[in-house]
Amino acid sequence: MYWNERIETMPLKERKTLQFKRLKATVQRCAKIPFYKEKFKQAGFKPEDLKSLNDLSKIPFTVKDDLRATYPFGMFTVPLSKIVELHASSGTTGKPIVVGYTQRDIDEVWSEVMARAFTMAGVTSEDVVQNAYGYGLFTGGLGFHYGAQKIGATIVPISTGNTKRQIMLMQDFGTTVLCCTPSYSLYLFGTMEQMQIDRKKIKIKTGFFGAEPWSNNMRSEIEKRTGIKAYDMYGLSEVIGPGVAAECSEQNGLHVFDDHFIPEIIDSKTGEVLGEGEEGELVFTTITKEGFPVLRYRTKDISKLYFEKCSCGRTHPRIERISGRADDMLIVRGINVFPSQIETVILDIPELEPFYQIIVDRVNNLDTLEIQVEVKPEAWKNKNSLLELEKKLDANMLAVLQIKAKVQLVEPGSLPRTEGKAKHVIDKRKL
Ligand code: DLL
Repeated sequence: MYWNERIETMPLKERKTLQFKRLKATVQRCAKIPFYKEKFKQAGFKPEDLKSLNDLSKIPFTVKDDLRATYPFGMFTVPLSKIVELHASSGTTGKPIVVGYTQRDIDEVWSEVMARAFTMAGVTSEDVVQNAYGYGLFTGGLGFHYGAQKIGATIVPISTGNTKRQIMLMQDFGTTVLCCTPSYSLYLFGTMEQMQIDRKKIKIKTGFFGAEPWSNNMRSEIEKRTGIKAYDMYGLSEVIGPGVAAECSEQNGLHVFDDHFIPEIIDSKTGEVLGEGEEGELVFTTITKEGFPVLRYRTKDISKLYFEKCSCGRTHPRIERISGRADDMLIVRGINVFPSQIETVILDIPELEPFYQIIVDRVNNLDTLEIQVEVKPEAWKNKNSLLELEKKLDANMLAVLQIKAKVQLVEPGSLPRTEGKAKHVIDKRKL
């Protein structure tokens, strides 16, 4: 089943022509804003240098730090009056990464690719889609929402959490499709088992899981324990949100909607473009977005790229399931967390030492985040003020990370010291 058969099955050559036309237009638009003007100048690149699609590699990369430096709207290529929606995700320091959409970006790009992704997995207007991704500044909730509405499915915008309520509505509304993080799906079904809910009362047959790394083993586990077919969905706020790439029923890689986003795989160290099937960092160039186009955006996500036509009939290239990150970003309950953010919060409080440990674990299929920090000896002596100090750290962490961490103040000198690089993160999750 196709949503947009002409585009999804377009011969590669024809698609390349389309991509080049769109790329040129995007680059010309970007060249008008100060950020890209400066970037192009530094790299000695001119829009006229783009003579064919092969010249894509002449365009300089864009990185997360660029988004931070231009916070909040410095990378938008339209006036704010044309932007109808903003989203934000964690940056490496206190300030978030902000992205903006025009109405056309939402209608013709985001909703379109999400509609294709749903249709690819057999979802239709007959389905009831329970969307347990977070609504708000996080891109997951609204991204799935727009796609489900576009195909005419019945959307249940329940957002995250409230597990018992999720289970109640699932039964009462006859939910057939579930959208949430892979770890939450296991938690949800685990809770259902504990509540001794008869599986026959739950009609869910399809799940769209993403926003955090998961493995093929985890997929088998989910499918075995829940009896639903689990599809991988990939995306990132900077490119569009969910819907950059998604699995078809073959479940042999994720199709990249490359009439909107051109994928490349590069060597993370040298920046060199790698060939088909080679492992490296994913890079995307958006070629249809109006509000916030990105040129050669380095995702830090590790994958491989394949151009061979899929047995489903689609000619969209495929990326392999994301196997890791080229930086230290952690994803905890679907939220991006950088150890550097945690460090900044700690160092902002004068009573604390720069000795800390971040412990991530998965208990009952839910991620936990614990932060242990040493207190300065003078402050440690004043036991009465420790509770206040812990409360302050807790509140500051929540404000920056947007998720609750368990913070614990510990005695000076009690955390392990290393001679070489400090090992701040202990990730006990086995993905
Ligand atoms: O998490 C977009 C999304 C929402 C995708 C819902 C799928 C479902 P960000 O918050 O900007 O956007 O985080 C993007 O999450 O660079 C990856 O490291 C990671 N990620 C997203 N999907 C997957 C996936 C959303 N399927 C970052 N597998 C990305 C592995 C994923 N990692």
